[in-house]
Amino acid sequence: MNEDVQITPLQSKKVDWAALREDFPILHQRVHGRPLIYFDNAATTQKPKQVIDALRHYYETDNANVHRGVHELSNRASAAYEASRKRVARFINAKRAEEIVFTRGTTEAINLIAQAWGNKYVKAGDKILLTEMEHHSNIVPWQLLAQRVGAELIYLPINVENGLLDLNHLDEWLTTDVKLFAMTHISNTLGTVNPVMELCARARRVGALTLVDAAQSAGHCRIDVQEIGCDFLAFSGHKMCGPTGIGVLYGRFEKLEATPPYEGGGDMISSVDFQQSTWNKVPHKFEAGTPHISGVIGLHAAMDYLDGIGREQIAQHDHELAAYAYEELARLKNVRLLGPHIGRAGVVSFLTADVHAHDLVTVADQCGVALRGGHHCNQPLMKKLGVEATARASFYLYNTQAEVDRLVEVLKEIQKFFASRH
Ligand code: C6P
Repeated sequence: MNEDVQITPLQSKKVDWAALREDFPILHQRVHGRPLIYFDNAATTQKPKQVIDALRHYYETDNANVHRGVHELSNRASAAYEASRKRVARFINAKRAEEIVFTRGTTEAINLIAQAWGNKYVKAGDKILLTEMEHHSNIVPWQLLAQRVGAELIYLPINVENGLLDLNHLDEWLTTDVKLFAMTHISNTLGTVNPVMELCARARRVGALTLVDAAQSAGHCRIDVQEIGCDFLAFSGHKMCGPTGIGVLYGRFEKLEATPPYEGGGDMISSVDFQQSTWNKVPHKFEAGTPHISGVIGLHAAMDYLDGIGREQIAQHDHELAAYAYEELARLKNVRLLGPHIGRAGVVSFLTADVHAHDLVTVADQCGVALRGGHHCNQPLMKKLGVEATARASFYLYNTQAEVDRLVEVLKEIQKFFASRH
């Protein structure tokens, strides 16, 4: 390749981050009398006007059920629904649109595989490999499967000091009796970015399938399922500027073809008789009943919005804010920061010795700062870290360095307030 013509998008494109805030009407309000600072983006992100307008347009002009009617509105709704599927395929570089299944979110996508694929292919004595930093959504479905079929769950350890997976010992865990390795791409508590491409390649060598939980990454960085080399990948629309109740399961076409249906109902069948039925083609086989049509259309608008900015730019913005927050918080007394020191995604979890995470988050809310406190659906990880709860600030494209400064100021005030009561 000619080095002279290698211009990365980051160099070629400047984003006006402040102007983007104007796309998010919800940000322009006061909470408890203070300007809202929304740092709970790992839980759900805010929605730009472009997504809200797409939902309004759909309900005002095209609303009808999909794949059923022969009337104009149904044809329009069906075309928009299938156009979004193609858009998702492009968004994650899937080989074909049929590899995209719409689900309610990451949780349902993982449950679909754990039930439909797992029931058929995982047998007593087989192992499912997870990591110690998984969200409950990527633990409990596998526990249910393991209980059903008599399989065993094993966990790749993390290094408590830096929040990274212990890859030196991966071969000890990734043995030939592992049927599937399910891993998070970005940890919602630690901000760790896992090397999913390497993990999938290593799993392939022992014949294990792979599932990537991209709940925290799909809207925050470039995702290329062919490059990652995973068999399945799951994400949620609401964590990437899209509506709630819509998500995506990506599956390699041949793996989806070989997986039995998940739920029965309308649209997932080819024919139904009194005693038995035959199934529709992939991906419709996995989409029983009337789907979340408006959600799918809103997701399309969200993907267009994010790619209009550039996901590499968003990733860099997240990383810069998180690195700045980490540095500033580390200067405070009695603050313990969790997770990697460098290279973290836009998530910073911390604890203060003098104030419980729940109290801290409650008082921060009174100052207009929305954080999350608790175990973040990561109870096994909390156990490993030896903590009950953390406070968490998670960032997105509309957050600013000035907001991080305000967070630090608020934390100092909170610490002073609690110290004065002792
Ligand atoms: N984490 C958080 O505040 P759903 O609920 O299906 O959209 O996403 C579940 C999920 C799966 N994996 C990861 C890594 C996640 O972070 C989440 C959701 C939220 O951290 C709610 S607990």
